[in-house]
Amino acid sequence: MLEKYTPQTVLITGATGDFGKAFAQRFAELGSKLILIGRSEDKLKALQSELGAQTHIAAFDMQDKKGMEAAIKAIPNEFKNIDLLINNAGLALGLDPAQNCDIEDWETMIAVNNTALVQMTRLILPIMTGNKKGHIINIGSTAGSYPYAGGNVYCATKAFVKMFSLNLRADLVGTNIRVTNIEPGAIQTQFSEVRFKGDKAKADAVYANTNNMTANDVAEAVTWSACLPPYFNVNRMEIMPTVQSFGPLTMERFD
Ligand code: 8X3
Repeated sequence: MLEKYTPQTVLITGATGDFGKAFAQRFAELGSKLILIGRSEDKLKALQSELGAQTHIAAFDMQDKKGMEAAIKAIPNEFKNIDLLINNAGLALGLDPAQNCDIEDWETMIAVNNTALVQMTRLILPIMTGNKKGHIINIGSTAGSYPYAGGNVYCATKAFVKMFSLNLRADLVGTNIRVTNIEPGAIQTQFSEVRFKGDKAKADAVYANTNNMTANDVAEAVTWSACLPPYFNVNRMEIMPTVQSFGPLTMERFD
């Protein structure tokens, strides 16, 4: 039997989203201390009281670099020794062809999915190198490996997350810090409602009449990776519902 590891202090970005909540619940059950980051203080407080774990909350927008720096600086001493960072905050906006997309949607996806993720990682790395232990789990996506029509910048941001994760591994060899990119496919969450900007009917159609995976399933992959003994690193884990698969390459035909 493997000797399991229990992360002592887990920082979760996007903590009030479906994935974030599921991760927080799992690590609370394991007895980890939690730092929960999200935009809404009210939602963070509600989650905090639901969890019954030792939690520290920090409300700021991931696009606010100064807010992020201040919040990390202000983490109380008893939460400072973060040994698991889950870079979970991220979003897709729109599913239009590139030539019709809103440039601000593209900028927001790059800002949250990539810029904020590298900023947070850079802020937390010195804690982990100082302690000579730690684990960074990035929430990537199958979208980072397989293109699909309308995925344009969302897919590209997740390809960035995959490559950044692998490159962190390259740099962190010898530091005892693990890096994992968890790459879920379609999961039934608020993801599509955000992508379709509140159009619930369109979002519901994505998950209709099929057998979906949920945030709890992704939490299973995250906790399994995190609780492996520290010598055991999962580089990438790609997961998708059995009902999801690959489409053919397309070919333009002329009349
Ligand atoms: C979400 C997966 O397939 O909707 O990251 O792009 S998919």
